[in-house]
Amino acid sequence: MAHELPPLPYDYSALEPFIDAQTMKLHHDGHHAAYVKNLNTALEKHPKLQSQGAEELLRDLNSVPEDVRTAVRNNAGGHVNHTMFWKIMKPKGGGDPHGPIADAIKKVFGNFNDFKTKFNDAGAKQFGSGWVWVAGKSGGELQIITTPNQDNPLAQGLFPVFGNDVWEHAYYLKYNNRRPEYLAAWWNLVNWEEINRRYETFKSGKLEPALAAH
Ligand code: MN3
Repeated sequence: MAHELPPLPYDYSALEPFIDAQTMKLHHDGHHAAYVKNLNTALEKHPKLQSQGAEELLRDLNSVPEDVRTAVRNNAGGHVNHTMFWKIMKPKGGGDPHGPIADAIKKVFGNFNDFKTKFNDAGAKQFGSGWVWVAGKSGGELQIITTPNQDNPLAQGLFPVFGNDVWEHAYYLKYNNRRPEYLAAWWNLVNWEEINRRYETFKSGKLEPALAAH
C-alpha cells in the first residue's frame, strides 16, 4: 500500500500567531506532500519494501537497496518527522508539561526551564537544516540530540519522543532568519498529551512510535 499524506489535525491558521497559515500550508501541502510522493516513487523500484512502514524502513536503512537508500532516508524521514510534528502541536497548547513526561524532564534535566534552554540552544546551533529531538534508547534515558536534514533518530536506534523542525521552511516567512525566536515561540504550541502518549510508548520498550496506528 502506498504511503499517504495525513491531513493536518487543525486548520492552517490554527497555530497563529506563533506559526502563520501560509507557512503551514506550504509546509504540509508542499514539503510533506513531496516527501510522501518521492517515497512512493522510490519504492516503486522495490515492491517488496512497499509493505513496510516508514518507521520500519528508517530503523533498518542498511537493508534498503543502495539505489534508493538515500531517497528512502530523506523521504521516509521527512514523512515520519512531519507526521509527528503536526500532532505534537495544537492550538492553545504549551504551558508546563504534565504527566509522565514532566517527571522525566525533571529527573533528567532538573527543571523545565533549564530543559527548554538546552533544547532551544541545540536547535539554534544545528548548522543548516535539521531537527532537534528528545530521544533515547527505548525504555532508557532521554537525551537531547540534533539530526541533519530529514534524518530521524530511529536510524540511530533511538526512539524519537518529540522534536522540532529547524529547517528554514518551518519558520522563514514569519521569523526570517531569527531561528531562536521561532524556537522560543514554538513552546506555546506543544501538545503535551500527544507527547505523553509517545513517551509512554518509549517507556514500554517499543522500538517505534507506531506512525501507522495513528
Ligand atoms: Mn519541515
